[in-house]
Amino acid sequence: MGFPGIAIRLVIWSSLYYPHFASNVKIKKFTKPCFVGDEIENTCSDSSESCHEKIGSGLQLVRLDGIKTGHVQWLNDIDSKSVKLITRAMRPVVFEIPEFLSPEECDHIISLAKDSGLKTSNSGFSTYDGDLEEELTQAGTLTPRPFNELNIKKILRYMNFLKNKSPRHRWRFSEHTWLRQDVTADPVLKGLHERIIKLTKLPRKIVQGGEPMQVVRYEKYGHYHAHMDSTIKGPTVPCCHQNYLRAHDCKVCRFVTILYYLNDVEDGGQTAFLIADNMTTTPDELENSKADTDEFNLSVNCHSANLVIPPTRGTAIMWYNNFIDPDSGLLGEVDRYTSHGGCEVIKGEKWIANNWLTAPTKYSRHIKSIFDNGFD
Ligand SMILES: O=C(O)CCC(=O)C(=O)O
Repeated sequence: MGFPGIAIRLVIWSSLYYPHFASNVKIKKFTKPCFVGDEIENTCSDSSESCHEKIGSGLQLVRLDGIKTGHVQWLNDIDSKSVKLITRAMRPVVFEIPEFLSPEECDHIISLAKDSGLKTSNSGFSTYDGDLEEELTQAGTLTPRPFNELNIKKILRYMNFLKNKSPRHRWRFSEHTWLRQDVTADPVLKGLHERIIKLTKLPRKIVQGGEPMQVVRYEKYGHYHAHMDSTIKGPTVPCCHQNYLRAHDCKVCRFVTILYYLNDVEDGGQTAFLIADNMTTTPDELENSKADTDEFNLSVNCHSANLVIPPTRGTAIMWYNNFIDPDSGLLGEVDRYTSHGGCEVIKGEKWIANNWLTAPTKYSRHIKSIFDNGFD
């Protein structure tokens, strides 16, 4: 058996944070941050600079009440029409909103994404930075000698890397791109922002500071194994969307996810919430089952999830990844029942878009989102 003798250096985790144009944000000079009470103060050298603002005192998050699973409510005057919200789960609160986007809007977003160019979504697949192929082969032939000399851990790491290269074994198998929704954006996308303000009843500042829209294409075998959209980390770890200081460690603070299905999928491609409304399995039990039953693998275990939503063009699903902190009204703890992902596409292709509405914690209420360029 011959291996091509190449050294493989793979960089991971590039796609989750952040959209490439975020790096165009003008870097400002900073003083060392200091804490006043429990808030980070003085993140800019000059407090009049725009990364630091007095938004905290008035800013309050709000969550729509799902009432109970199966409940249907109508919201009036969302872009001069009424929209239907069906509560699909209460823990986490998940709403299904049929016909939130028109077929024309779906096609338009797909075409903007194609024009912008999609790139492979790399998030979460494992690394291998060695040159084992080279070590194992001499003149193109695999010989037993290097095996005897090699560290078993190194071989296992390499095997894992090979496994993760194959589409069905990757954590995420898709392509994606990012579309701006701020002042310079396409009118359809800008208009969608206005609708989101009315839908979520969140302050304009929150919607304005949300991430750009991520558009994703999955082809056959495409999937995204189960994960949470917000990360669980210490309370004072900075949110990545406010990370002007470019701290090495930051956490994803996505208060709300709004996911839009942009096409009908021939077979597969559902969105699965592993333990939504599950009164018998706790998030800890789910974590502990990882090694045995691999519930997180949505290429094979889609149907054992508690809530499975089929993709329908124009439908949006919306859920809350975090609770509201009762003291400050800002971002609270992550709801660990939000473990979800995209099931394997069996036939056809699947297009979705994500709007992530990020929010500050009480420790970072004065720090503006790096995405807040205004859109009024
Ligand atoms: O494709 C789906 O249905 C889920 C996508 C998802 O979980 C994500 O993009 O974070």
